Amino acid sequence: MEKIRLREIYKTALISRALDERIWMLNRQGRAAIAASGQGHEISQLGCVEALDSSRDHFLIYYRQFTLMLALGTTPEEQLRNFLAKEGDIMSGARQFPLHGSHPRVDLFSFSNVVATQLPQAVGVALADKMNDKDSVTIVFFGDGAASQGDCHEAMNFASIHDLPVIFFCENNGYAISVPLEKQMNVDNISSRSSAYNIPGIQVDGTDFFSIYETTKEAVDRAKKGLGPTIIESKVERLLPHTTDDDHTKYRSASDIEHMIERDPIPIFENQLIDLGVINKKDIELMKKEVISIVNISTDKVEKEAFPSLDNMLLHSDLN
Ligand SMILES: Cc1ncc(C[n+]2csc(CCOP(=O)(O)OP(=O)(O)O)c2C)c(N)n1
Ligand SMILES: [Mg+2]
Repeated sequence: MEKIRLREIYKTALISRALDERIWMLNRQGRAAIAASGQGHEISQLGCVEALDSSRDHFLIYYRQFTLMLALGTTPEEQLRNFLAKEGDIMSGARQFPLHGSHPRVDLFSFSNVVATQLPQAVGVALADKMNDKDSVTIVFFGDGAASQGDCHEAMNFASIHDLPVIFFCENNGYAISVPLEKQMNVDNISSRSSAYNIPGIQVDGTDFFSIYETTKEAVDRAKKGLGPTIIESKVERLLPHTTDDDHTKYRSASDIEHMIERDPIPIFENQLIDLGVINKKDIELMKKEVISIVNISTDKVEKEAFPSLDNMLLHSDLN
């Protein structure tokens, strides 16, 4: 991969982290109602999206995919407008929870926190493409908790039977809110479920950009050759509580919380890029400054914007 491209990807990771931290802070100041942080999932999402073609492929996402949304072309301003429920929010017109709605410009299907619903929907999209002889691949993202829902089994089973061009990408952070993996399932990993569907299931370290990229690329090639679906399980760390309404110190041990920082994927990626001669300490310092300025300017702009008018409350509603 070209050095210039790797620098762009690193910058997206930095923007995502700085914006995510800012939104968490805005919540603590009473200015953003609720937030689900993507901290810890950034590099997994960036490695994966790099192996796809956003002008050709379809993305069915869930609420913890802040970085992926930025990588696909949503802007920091759009993200802030969504979290602060300001007039002109492109995702739901400021009518829904943050990280809900759809994004017409970057062609994101309607996403929500209704766990696992996106899985059968993605299979339907892939089936439509296959029936229409389209060359697209559909990728659907979900958490470990979603893997325990019936929708997940139905989607994987159907996709396998019909050799559909779909990738099931699980971001396994080991928790469904407060419920640890061992209380969600009696197997050690989600990828091993692939044997029940007779499809490949691959586990990958979600902090290693290059492994995620290669693994996703292989799954894309398989789908494009008509060989059917793949399950990818990316092991990541959820660095913050489930949402701003949660307190993970109530259910994670102090040593678990202390050690998870070692799996923060951004410093890991940073060190890989230094070793490859893509960036140096000076570049990192300058890029971090630039990113903070982008986040500050976007926050100031969006904070000054108006909330939707009460007169429009029932716009697009059946009650209107
Ligand atoms: C159908 C449904 N059941 C339960 C919930 C409540 N809920 C919201 S997020 C969540 C945990 C999902 O965990 P996981 O799939 O591992 O994703 P993560 O948040 O860890 O990224 C639950 C149970 C919901 N929103 N929808
Ligand atoms: Mg989880």
